[in-house]
Amino acid sequence: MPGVLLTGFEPFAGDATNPSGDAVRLVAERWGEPEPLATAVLPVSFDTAAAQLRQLIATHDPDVVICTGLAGGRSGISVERVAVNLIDARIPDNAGDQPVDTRSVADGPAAWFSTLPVKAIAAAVAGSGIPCTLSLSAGTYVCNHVFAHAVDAVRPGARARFIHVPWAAGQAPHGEPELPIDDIARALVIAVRTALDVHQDTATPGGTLH
Ligand code: PCA
Repeated sequence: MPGVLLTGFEPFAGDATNPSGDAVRLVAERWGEPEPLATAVLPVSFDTAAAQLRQLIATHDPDVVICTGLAGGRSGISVERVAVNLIDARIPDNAGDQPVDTRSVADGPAAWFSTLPVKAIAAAVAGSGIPCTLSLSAGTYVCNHVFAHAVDAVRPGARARFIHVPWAAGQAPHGEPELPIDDIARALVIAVRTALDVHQDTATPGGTLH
């Protein structure tokens, strides 16, 4: 039976909450699928988040790893296609570190593609009525860093990817787009189910012109 590791993040940048961590806690409470699910809420710290994620992967040896984080200002769920091997922190992390122009994985390649079926996942989430698109940049902050470590750390044959979520309803700064936290949690369950069930991504066009 394939196992799943699903992570979110603690609040950062002075926010009171982080919908990614809240949604992951909801998924853990409601999980009814047969596959074993391990969950964690990671600190927003370059060093600690990557170390904890690598420890979780070593402990649970998951077949599917899905890490999630907040992308405030985006209007829907975004399935990240690429992790770049670049840290350029615009703000300090929760430990006060602000590394600039360094690599996430010292001896790693310039970038990694998600190893999960991103188009099938985006289509399944959008098909359930929750706005969801593909994204070509997970940024250069802690989320992208954790994505890079996830793809680098899983054993051969295991698959990893990153999903950014928008603000949860009632928590968004004035005028920012938001989704109900239940929809965010539901989207993560659909993403996990699709990742487990689909091994060959759909070949439909999904790129951007610019
Ligand atoms: N979002 C930040 C870090 C933690 C989070 O939830 C990011 O996108 O890098």
